[in-house]
Amino acid sequence: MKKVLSIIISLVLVIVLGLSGCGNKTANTASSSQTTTTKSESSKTGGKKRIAIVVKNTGNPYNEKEAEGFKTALEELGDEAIIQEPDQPTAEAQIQIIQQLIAQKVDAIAIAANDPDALQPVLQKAMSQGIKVLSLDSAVNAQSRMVHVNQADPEKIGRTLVQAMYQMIGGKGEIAILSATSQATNQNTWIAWMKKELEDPKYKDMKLVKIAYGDDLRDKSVSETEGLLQSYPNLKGIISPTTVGIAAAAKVLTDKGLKGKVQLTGLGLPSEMAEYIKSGVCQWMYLWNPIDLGYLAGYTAHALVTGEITGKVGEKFKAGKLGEKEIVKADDGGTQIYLGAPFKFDINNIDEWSKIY
Ligand code: RAM
Repeated sequence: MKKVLSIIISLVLVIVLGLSGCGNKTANTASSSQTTTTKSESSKTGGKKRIAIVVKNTGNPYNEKEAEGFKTALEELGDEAIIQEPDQPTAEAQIQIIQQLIAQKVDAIAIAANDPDALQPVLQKAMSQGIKVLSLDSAVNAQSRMVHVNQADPEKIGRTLVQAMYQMIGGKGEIAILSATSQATNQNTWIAWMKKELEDPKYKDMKLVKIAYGDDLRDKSVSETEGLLQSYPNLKGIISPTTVGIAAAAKVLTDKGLKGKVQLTGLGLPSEMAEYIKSGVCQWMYLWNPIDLGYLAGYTAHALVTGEITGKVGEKFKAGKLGEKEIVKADDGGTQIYLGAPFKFDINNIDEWSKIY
C-alpha cells in the first residue's frame, strides 16, 4: 500500500514538475522568439551585437557623417548598427526612440543628446535592463550614461572661437552667437567658455549682444541670422558653433552682400563651407572629424557591451584605427573619452577636406 502511495505521489510530482517546466519553456519560447531572430543572425556572424546610435535630428550632414563612422566601426567589429534620426532636434523625439530601442532589447545605445537632463529617466531605465548607454557629441548628464565620447576640449573650442572673432574684427564691435537648440549640451558648454573668454579685459571693446537659436534647422537658422542683422545694424561678427548655423549664416551674408562687413566663424563642415571659405565670407573655422567621432563611439559601445570597459577612469581599450583610448574624468562628474584636438580650416586646406566630410 505504502509502495503504491509513493508511486502515486512520485507520478503526481513528475506531472506537476513537468507541467511547470513546460510553462517555463513556453515563456522562454515566447520571449526568445524575439531573441531567436537575433541569435540566428548572431550565429551567422559569431555573436553579433545590436548597437544603436540616436543622433540629434535628421537632415544634418554632420549627423550623417557621425552615423557613417559609427556604422564602419560596428562593421569592423562584426556587430549590427541601428541608426536612428529623430524628425525634430528635441528630447521628446529621442525619448520615444529610446523606448522603442529598449523594447527591441538592443545591446547598447549611443546618443547625441538634445538635452542634458530630460533623457535621464528613459536612459536609466535602459541601463537597469542591462543596456549599455553612452553619449557622443552632446552629452547627457553623468547619471544618465556610462561614458561620454567627447570630440574635443570644450574650453579650447569656446576660447578659440572668441579669439578668432577678435582677430577678424580687430577686437572692436558688436558680436552675436548663432547656436543650435537652447537645450543642446555641447553648444551650451562651448558658449559658457566663450563668455568666460570674453571676461578678459582684452575684449573690453567687443560686446556680445545676442545669442540666437536656429535649432539646427536650416530655415530657422537663416531667419535667425536675418533677425540678428536687422536688430543689430552695427553687428560686426557672428560666431556659430553649429555646422547648420554657420552654413545658413554664410548663405545669408553672401546673399546680402555683407562679405567683409560682418565676419563669420564657428564650427563648420568643410563640404558645406568650402564655397564660403573660398569667397572669404568665412575666413576660417574649426571642426573635428565627425566620421571619427562616430567611429570612436562605435568602438566604445562595443567595449562596454563585451565588458572590456565599464566607464571608469583609467580604463583603456583599442579603438580600431584610432588606436588605444583611455577613459578620463569629465567636468560634469562623469567620465569621458576624447577624440582629439579640433582642426582649423581655411583657404589652404578646405578643398582637401571638403571631399571627406
Ligand atoms: C551641428 C550639431 C552638432 C555639433 C556640430 C558642430 O552639426 O549641433 O551637435 O557638434 O554642429
